Amino acid sequence: IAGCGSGSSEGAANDQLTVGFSQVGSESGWRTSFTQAVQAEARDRGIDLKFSDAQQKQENQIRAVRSFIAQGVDAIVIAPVVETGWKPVLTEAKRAGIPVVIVDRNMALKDDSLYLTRVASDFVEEGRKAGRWLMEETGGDCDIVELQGTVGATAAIDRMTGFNEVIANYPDAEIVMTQTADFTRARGKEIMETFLRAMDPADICAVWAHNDEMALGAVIAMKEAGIDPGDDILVVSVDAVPDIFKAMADGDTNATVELSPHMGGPAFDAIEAHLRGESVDKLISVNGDLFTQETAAEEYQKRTAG
Ligand code: GZL
Repeated sequence: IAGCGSGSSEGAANDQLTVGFSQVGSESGWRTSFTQAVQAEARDRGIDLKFSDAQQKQENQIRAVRSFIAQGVDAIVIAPVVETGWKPVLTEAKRAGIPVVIVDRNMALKDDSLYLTRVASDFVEEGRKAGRWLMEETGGDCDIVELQGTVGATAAIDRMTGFNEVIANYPDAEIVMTQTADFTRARGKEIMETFLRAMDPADICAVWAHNDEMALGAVIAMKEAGIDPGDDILVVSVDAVPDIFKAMADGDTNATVELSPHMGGPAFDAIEAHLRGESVDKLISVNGDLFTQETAAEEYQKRTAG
């Protein structure tokens, strides 16, 4: 029953929770895994989840949040496509007494009363992990081309920050070309093709891609150019989607940093605690490890077994 946020524990426990989930889109394998994990978690908990896919457009997310408010949902979960432009609609949710949980990317908000909590990975640390692996692998002597994620997205901003922080300690490591490929495989291929036309491929030591999709696109471009990806040019990325484990097992990429898709559980826990009148931390962190070719085949089996 919508609007059952009466704050009393038996109220929250007995009535079904209705939660609106505004998702960025389905631009990557990781994003669809994330959506499926949240939907499965809601099903397991008997939560009525209203789902909206914004096709990576902020105006669609804002429209979805307004619709959830009009429906009188008990809580809203939002994975913001970019960091800015959220204050008005979050203010409307606050006035309606509907708690908002931010998941994954962040919002640039001065007033943290506009959201209940954020559940997310530490993207800066993800960038550091990728940078550290590449510096160890190359002894710190590496000219790198970078495929950036969506401009203005926390994942892109922070992964870049973490990676650059690490390579700054290595005078012979440098990002020689960088451009956004919007977290998609198709754009990753296109931008890598421009990199390969702009400079001698023999001068490129590694591709650093802010997500696996763009890395997999770059692999296609390298193969079409007669380059052996993972050998002639190293490839490191983030997300740890099943396809990247297949690519590593085939020797086409070298390392990925896992981004957990399991953020629905912590988000729903925070909502239920809040509706019981309990206080909730402003940040709930989920983090992942770096995986390499050594364990890729078994990880691929584990992640694709039925
Ligand atoms: C990061 C997330 C990114 C993924 C990409 O948490 O926002 O968005 O790394 C996805 O695959 O497009």
